[in-house]
Amino acid sequence: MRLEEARQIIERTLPERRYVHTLGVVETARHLALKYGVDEEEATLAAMLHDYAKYRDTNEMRSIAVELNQRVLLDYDDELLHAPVGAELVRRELGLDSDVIYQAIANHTTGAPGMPLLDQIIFVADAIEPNRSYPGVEALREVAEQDLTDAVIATLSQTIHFLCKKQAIIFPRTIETYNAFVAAKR
Ligand code: DGI
Ligand code: FE
Ligand code: FE
Ligand code: FE
Repeated sequence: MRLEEARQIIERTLPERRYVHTLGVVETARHLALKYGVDEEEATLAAMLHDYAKYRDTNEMRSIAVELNQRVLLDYDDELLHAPVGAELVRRELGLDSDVIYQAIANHTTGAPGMPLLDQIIFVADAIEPNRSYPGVEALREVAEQDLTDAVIATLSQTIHFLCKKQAIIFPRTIETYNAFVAAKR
């Protein structure tokens, strides 16, 4: 699948605001891919498709999570579902046959310990794309220009802070990813 074909699908599938966010993730992912030596075509395609399942029916997503042997997700926030389920639906419905893009979409919300550079780029681009505005996003954008590992850690740190402040339950993999990336720096 080419980027333009994916763009048309996403423009039809997502509401305007989420489509605009997605285009921001694509441009940021392109920039980071060139900067950190990741395949530009994979990065832009993964970015274009990363929120494909964002507005799917929650019960449909729950049942697909069970099919994927990720029943554990049912005990956590429904927001987590669209990443792994989106990866699966991109394969089933769009016929995209790429394990690396599948993984990058599946990992884009929580990250994963040891995730490859492509996944790191999508994870960070999602958080810092130009339409995002939250306290600290400017600092995150600067870190992303300096060091990708630091940007992954800083993005997780901001997410964990944000979740703690509203007393949300944190998915263990979010913490595991944070620990793994901090440990890898030592
Ligand atoms: O889909 P986006 O809004 O572009 O961004 P996303 O997929 O990175 O995150 C979606 C939501 O998931 C966001 O509101 C934060 C939330 N989230 C991320 N990690 C965790 C989490 N929510 C909980 N409860 N636990 C987590 O570990
Ligand atoms: Fe998302
Ligand atoms: Fe994210
Ligand atoms: Fe997103």
